[in-house]
Amino acid sequence: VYSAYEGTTSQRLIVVANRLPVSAVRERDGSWSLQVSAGGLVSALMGVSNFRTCWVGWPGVYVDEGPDRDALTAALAKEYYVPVYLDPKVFDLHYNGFCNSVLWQLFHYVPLNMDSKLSETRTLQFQWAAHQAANQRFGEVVLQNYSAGDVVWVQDYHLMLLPAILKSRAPKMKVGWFLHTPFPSSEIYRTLPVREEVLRAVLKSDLIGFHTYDYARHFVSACTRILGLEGTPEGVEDNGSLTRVAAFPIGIDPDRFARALEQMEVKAHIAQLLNRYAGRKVMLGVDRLDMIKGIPQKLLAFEKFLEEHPEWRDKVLLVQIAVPSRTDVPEYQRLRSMVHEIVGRINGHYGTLTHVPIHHLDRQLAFHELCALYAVTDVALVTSLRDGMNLVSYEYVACQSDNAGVLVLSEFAGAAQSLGAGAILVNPWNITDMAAAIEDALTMSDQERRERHRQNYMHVTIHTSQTWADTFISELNDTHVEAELRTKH
Ligand code: ADQ
Repeated sequence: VYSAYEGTTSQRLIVVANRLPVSAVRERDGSWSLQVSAGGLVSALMGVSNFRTCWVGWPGVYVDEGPDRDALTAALAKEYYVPVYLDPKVFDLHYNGFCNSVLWQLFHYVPLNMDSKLSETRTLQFQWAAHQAANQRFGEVVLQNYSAGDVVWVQDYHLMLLPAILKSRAPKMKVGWFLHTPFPSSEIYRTLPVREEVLRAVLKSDLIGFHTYDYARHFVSACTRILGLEGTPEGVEDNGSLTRVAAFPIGIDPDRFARALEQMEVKAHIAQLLNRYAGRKVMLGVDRLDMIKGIPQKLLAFEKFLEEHPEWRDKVLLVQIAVPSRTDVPEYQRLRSMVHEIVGRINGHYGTLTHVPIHHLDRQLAFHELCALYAVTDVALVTSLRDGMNLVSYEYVACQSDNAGVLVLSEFAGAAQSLGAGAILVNPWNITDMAAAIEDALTMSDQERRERHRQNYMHVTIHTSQTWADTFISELNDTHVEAELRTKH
């Protein structure tokens, strides 16, 4: 799978993520094609090019062993992707079950659902068993592909058990783990039935990274309170052995957006949109359709704004893009219906024959369409209830050099700690405040907009995904050297 990439460092980086950055799609003629999937983890890691990188992850489909599987594996190998084929039942219990209904919820401060968990104790047990089996399977694939000297970078909450599995078989392996979601307060985390097993497994990493200091602090205090270990400014200590814990705020590849804005296709799209939106202010929301993104709250705030400001009713438009996500899970299906209902109500009530206040799309956009929207809109509304970082806010800033559009940003997104100076910060649970923030954003003076944008733009162009990866990997290499020195003495 690995062959040298030109112009990169010689170190090989194995990125392990639950899903590969592409999904395998079967074509009519039976061959396989690969489709890039939307999501923050993929966007960030696609911007990393300094290493000879290979990805290990689930390819989006299950294929029985045989020539068909071999064909898919070969198609993936061309792009340096190594598939982990998981039995569909195991994958469902691991991914939809333990990862998304338990860990994702808890890490975003949604308490475990007592009623369903009590009656489904067996389900939780099965989910946990499948989660362990899935992590084992990932471990086997990584070990098959690993050679001494490689760096292994495990991504996200799906694979917290993996560092222990890898280290038990290859103690010298350099293993880093990075969490893309928030790590919640230990008061929330300690409700997890398997809280100790999960912490102990992830602590086998050499380096553990989070988006913000708060998340790192929460993690360290979970280890001290639950496991009785010692928290130090460096990380967590267990019997003299240190697991380094630190904050590595993620970023985007701003040049990718700058280049896109120069392309004819994007320019044509921008001209088309400007023509369509002429005479109106346009606000933008781009989110995966997920509870944590606060889409209903955003819509309710816009509704309140329209109710309180009749003079704006035919002069402002909200374009809300909500890319479907985890469509098999009933909560996500209910969220989709709820969003449709609120959009329908607002458009029905405040729309006219010539203007609808909300333009709502629930599909993934092509990159050139997304860039054009980022560039032409006057305000971005990022109102997550909780969000590890939120890259949409970064992407919006990167595309706003000409307009200096206003970013309205939830204080519960990790990005509030980096873009807080330039954004209007809001509490997404306070609909009245959010409606007021919409008014402030729409009426802000030119000078203030430009000053706020300047600060944010500086941050986005300095703290890129490349710096994020470089810093993490270089610290991981250092940690490893330190650990070897300690063992020798
Ligand atoms: P996500 O929850 O996926 O990421 P986010 O960081 O905003 O959230 O990234 C979303 C990505 O998907 C962006 O790059 C965006 O351009 C893309 N996207 C969204 N909607 C799209 C659409 N309709 N069409 C095309 N592309 C679309 C998780 C965490 C975040 C954290 C990231 C990275 O939840 O908090 O910032 O990982 O660590």
